[in-house]
Amino acid sequence: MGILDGKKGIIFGVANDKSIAWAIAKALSAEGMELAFTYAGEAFESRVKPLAETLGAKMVLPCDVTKDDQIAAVFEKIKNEWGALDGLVHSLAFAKKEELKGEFLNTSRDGFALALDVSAFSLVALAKGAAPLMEANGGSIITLTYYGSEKVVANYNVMGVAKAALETSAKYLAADLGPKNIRVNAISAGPVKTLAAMGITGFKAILDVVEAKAPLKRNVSLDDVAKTALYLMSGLSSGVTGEVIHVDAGFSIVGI
Ligand code: NAD
Ligand code: IMJ
Repeated sequence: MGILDGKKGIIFGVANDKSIAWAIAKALSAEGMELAFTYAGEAFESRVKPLAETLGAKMVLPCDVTKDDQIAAVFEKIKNEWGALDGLVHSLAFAKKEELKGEFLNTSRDGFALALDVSAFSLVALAKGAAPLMEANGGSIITLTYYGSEKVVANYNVMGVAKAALETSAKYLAADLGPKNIRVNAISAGPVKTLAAMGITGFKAILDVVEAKAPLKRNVSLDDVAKTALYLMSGLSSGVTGEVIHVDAGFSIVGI
């Protein structure tokens, strides 16, 4: 018996077995949720399919979130196969590499638009696709954000602006979808070593600062993040929407 028995969910953002989305998928599956997965571009298909199969997933669909036709095809397929949807996990972000170093002042118009499109507008587009399938029974939509939306973090640059837009988008979506009992929440995760954190200048130093300064005196694990996602997906969080929950060992509460 799992707390998500009989529920159906779709996971956006698995790149490999280190992805936050994958940790969340394992936690949801362990509590009985049936899952579908999407991947961004053919390069990831061969990585995501074998992982998805280990959880018994039957649907593994392409979805580059900058493409309206691919988003539409995903929800058409879900509608035909399942008829309804209980959960959606949005765990994706992208900015051009050159935007994630040096000064934010140098952000290009193109780079700004792309980062905001992939990392923030995509939540709006996916919520719009999912909502009609969640209307009958309610649902839970979860996104992943980072502290760089609240405070200046070196090199995070346009991603910080995109995450601020993402968090506020989650709140406006929560207001629109609340009357249908569709909840929308964000998890603000502390730094974890995933593909999206690879090659980030000073990443190790950031992990060390968190360990020294955070109340829990440690960094967070993928499992810490996944357990909060499980709570947000389940009825345990039935009264929670429009919230940004920090899973950061307490780092963000500390001033001096
Ligand atoms: P990851 O690299 O495993 O996941 C990022 C995902 O984004 C990948 O699966 C990638 O395919 C997907 N993606 C990029 N462009 C896309 C597009 N156009 N269409 C569809 N998908 C696209 O890294 P992760 O750390 O698991 O990142 C997941 C989420 O967690 C991101 O939103 C990230 O900002 C957030 N986050 C990460 C950290 C961290 O330290 N790793 C901390 C807080 C929040
Ligand atoms: C990313 C850049 C700069 C500083 C950073 C990060 N810190 C952390 C991250 C301190 C924790 C990871 N993070 C929270 C992200 O949201 C990463 C997003 C990201 C990463 C890349 C790397 C490869 C690439 N584009 C990217 N776009 C978004 O080409």
